[in-house]
Amino acid sequence: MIPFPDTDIYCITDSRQSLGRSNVDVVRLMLEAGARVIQYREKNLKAGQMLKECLEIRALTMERGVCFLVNDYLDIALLADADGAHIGQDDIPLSEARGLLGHKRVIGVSTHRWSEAEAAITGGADYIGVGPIFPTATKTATPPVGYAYLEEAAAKCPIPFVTIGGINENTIAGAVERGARCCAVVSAITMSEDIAGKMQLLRKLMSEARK
Ligand code: 3NM
Repeated sequence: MIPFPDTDIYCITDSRQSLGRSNVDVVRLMLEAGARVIQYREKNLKAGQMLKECLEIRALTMERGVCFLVNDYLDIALLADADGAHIGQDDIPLSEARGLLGHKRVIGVSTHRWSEAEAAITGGADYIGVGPIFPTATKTATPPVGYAYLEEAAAKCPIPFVTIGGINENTIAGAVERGARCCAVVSAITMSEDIAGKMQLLRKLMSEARK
């Protein structure tokens, strides 16, 4: 299994926001741009199609030693031999997910407040998502939590955390200045005509904001 990497950008798919490109094509571009972790997140396709895409993405990520995680679908994560899964607050609980995936695979948990982070950390999550920091068109169910939770996570979180929600070229520096070390990005990357250029820009803005 490829472990969760220490990296700056955490790339997430979304076929509804990919300019008509398939998730596999988008992932290929993310990998060419140097992505070290890919999360397959899909809300539109049927399970059979998702598994097909995940098998292809597994082969592509394996070639490059890139960590591959599947959002929500633990069965697909296992069938595609992904490195792990990402679960939300309303998905299969962490303890059950761990039982299915075992200890060699990575499990990440979305959190929207510190009490959820504490539960995920105590429950043995490998990393947590912290967000949504800014308003996002990708996931509107949870209102933005703003900088307060990011700053709290940056100060207290003993495991890796990824900052998520509305991260783009206008917001990324502010997030980094408030403690974001790894930023999870959907639409700013998947909706870009030039995925490599966009990732390069986001990385540059992150490294400038760290100085
Ligand atoms: N999870 P974008 S926010 C998938 O807060 C997701 O847990 C969130 O999409 C959370 O980069 C979010 O397009 C959407 O704003 C992120």
